[in-house]
Amino acid sequence: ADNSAPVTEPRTGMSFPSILKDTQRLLGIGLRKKAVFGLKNIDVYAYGVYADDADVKKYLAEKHAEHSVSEIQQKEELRNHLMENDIRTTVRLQIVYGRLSIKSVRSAFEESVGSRLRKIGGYDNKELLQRFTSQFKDDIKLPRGSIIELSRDHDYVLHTRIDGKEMGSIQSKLLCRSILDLYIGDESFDHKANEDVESNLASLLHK
Ligand code: DAO
Ligand code: DAO
Ligand code: DAO
Repeated sequence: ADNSAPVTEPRTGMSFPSILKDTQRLLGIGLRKKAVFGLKNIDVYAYGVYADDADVKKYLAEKHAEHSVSEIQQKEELRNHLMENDIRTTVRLQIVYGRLSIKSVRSAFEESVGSRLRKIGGYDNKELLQRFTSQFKDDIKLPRGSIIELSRDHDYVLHTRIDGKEMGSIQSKLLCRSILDLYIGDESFDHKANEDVESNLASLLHK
């Protein structure tokens, strides 16, 4: 197969470039759903997880050298290792549900990111989160097809871009780790993304 061709998320038809920022390779694709009023699930956005090729090889090569663990354990460890280390990583969200209000983005954000900050950081960041989400101005529009990129750069700086426009950046290892946990952690939005990332990391290392 042509590994530079875009990849389509089959449930939504959203198409993801296979390479981002010249050096980041697509490792997995998932779908973020949300139950509304407990009645039905809406597809909110599709997401692609990318990581820098050279960083992956540098940080994960030592893992590959360990032959003591089973292949399955090794795959899970690779995913955790990607989350924990200073590897340039991007999660690209492509909006499917065209009627998102900023109010619902704020509250979903406080709920999902907040639960990870508590789980990983061990303390309640409610005030900090609210201070952050209050900056999501009511006039931001996220129609179907909008693209949000959450990029972890070196030294754990998280950059947020909407349709290519930089919204801001914040340096926090905990925040970066929490964001990645939503997408490729053990309780991520879509386990298919976890599996994709595990097998793509494994095959990158075995090349
Ligand atoms: O607006 O009535 C509604 C329900 C939509 C809820 C969707 C919330 C999920 C938001 C997360 C989006 C982050 C870009
Ligand atoms: O799906 O619950 C979730 C997590 C969403 C994280 C998305 C971050 C979006 C930040 C920019 C929003 C600007 C209105
Ligand atoms: O590092 O001590 C810490 C906690 C930082 C939490 C910051 C929360 C702000 C959320 C920013 C989201 C950007 C997508």
